Amino acid sequence: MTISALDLATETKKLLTELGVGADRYTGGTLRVTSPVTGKEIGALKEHSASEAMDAIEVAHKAFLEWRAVPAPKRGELVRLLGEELRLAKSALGRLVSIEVGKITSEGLGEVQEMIDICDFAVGLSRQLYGLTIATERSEHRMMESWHPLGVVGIISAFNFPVAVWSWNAALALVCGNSTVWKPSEKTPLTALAVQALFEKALKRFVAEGGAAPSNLSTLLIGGRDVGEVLVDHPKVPLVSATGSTAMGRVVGPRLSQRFARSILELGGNNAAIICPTADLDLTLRGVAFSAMGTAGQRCTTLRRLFVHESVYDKLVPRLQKAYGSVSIGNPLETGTLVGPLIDRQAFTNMQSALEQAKAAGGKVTGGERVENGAGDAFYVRPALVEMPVQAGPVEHETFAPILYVMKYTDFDEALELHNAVPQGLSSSIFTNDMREAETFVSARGSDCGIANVNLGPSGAEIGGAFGGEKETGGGRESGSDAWKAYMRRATNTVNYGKTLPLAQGVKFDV
Ligand code: UN1
Repeated sequence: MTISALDLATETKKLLTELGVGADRYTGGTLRVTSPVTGKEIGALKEHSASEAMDAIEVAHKAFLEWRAVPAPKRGELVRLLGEELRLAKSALGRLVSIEVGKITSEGLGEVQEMIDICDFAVGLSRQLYGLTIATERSEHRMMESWHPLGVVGIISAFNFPVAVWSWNAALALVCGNSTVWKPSEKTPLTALAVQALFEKALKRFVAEGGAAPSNLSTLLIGGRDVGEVLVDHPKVPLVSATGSTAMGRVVGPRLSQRFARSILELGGNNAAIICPTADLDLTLRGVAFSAMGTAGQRCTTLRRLFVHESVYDKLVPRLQKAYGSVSIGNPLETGTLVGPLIDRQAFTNMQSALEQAKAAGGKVTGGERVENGAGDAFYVRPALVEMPVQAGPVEHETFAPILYVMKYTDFDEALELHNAVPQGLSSSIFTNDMREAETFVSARGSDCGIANVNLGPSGAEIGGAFGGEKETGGGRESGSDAWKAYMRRATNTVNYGKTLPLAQGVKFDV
């Protein structure tokens, strides 16, 4: 079937019904949603006003006051039930992600799997919110640290991972004893409606099975910038986790710090890979292809810069060009497609403008053109491979599209220097079988990114590690490892169980 003949509005309705969302939630409103697969409308949602958002935060704060008193492992039980709902809904929700974002089927499903995984992780964590016991210098004293719930956690998510990013934050926030208020991207509110419905189902089951939970533990706000601003400025939101562009982070970060609120910022990436003389080129080809072309270049971890050693350049680059020329582009819902559409016209315009700039800077472009597929308002492009003489111009910026800039290098240290010479610092990789190069890359003088990989591409991280990056990427960490600590407040407690009052540092104060 041609893309223009697809009736995704009907399928969206069917999926949303199956996922428990009533039609009144996504019809007759002002926020129009189009599927990038066809470029046609699939929903029109009612939007919250700024004052409704204020009220929602007050209510969420009350929910927090109740929820923080529930023992953490019991809070984990709610997240376990959420994980169960997600397992049952995996195929419908994955399909809806594919329709709303244009991800290929396995990536739509993979996104839901990422949600299930973080729920599992958070359930385990709910019994491991450990603090330290610390040696004290005073006799008959004990010093320890306690981790306490923080408050309402604001979540601002981007279109490209419309539901997984919510879950990284919400699953942790909930087991940590917080309530959450979520503002999804205006481009992808339908999957958010579905996730909210699944959460409410889990909450209902939790309560039916005897659990104590307030009803407004997780709130969804549909709207634009004004609603996001309420989350950023509200004094009862002590933490906002925001994913999006560096431009957005520049506005959100200072506003949060102005009121001494915490932020977890996941902003732009400009991820690179260094391909060394000993690299396994078959493996490299696959790693580069997935990281650079997958998700149509619309991951914050997408591979955007490639430094190839001169000794393997002429072996690898023609093979890459061939892969770029033959990769299957088109309807992401069809089996066999590897590259779906860009999110919208703006993304296409941005891509074309970056390619023009690259040409002006001496770049040799392969691909990048629009692939019509008979879909007028949908934007399918052939991923672009751009051989650049130097790292300059658009190479230093993140363009959210499938453009891979390729540069030749001679000296490893020089490549490393160029690798780190961009303002962003999210993810990175090296392909080598030389132990010294690999270890140097992951060492203190190696990659300056939050994620540094050896013999795999920079994208597609598992949830078990802390996810985030340095420099203009914003410095936040979400997901695994000890990222949970950002969602709690730490108290240092000293207890005197003796009958005297020795003062620290030997101070004498006898009244
Ligand atoms: C993003 O693009 O915003 O590591 C997140 C990855 C995914 C998450 C990407 N697990 O590519």
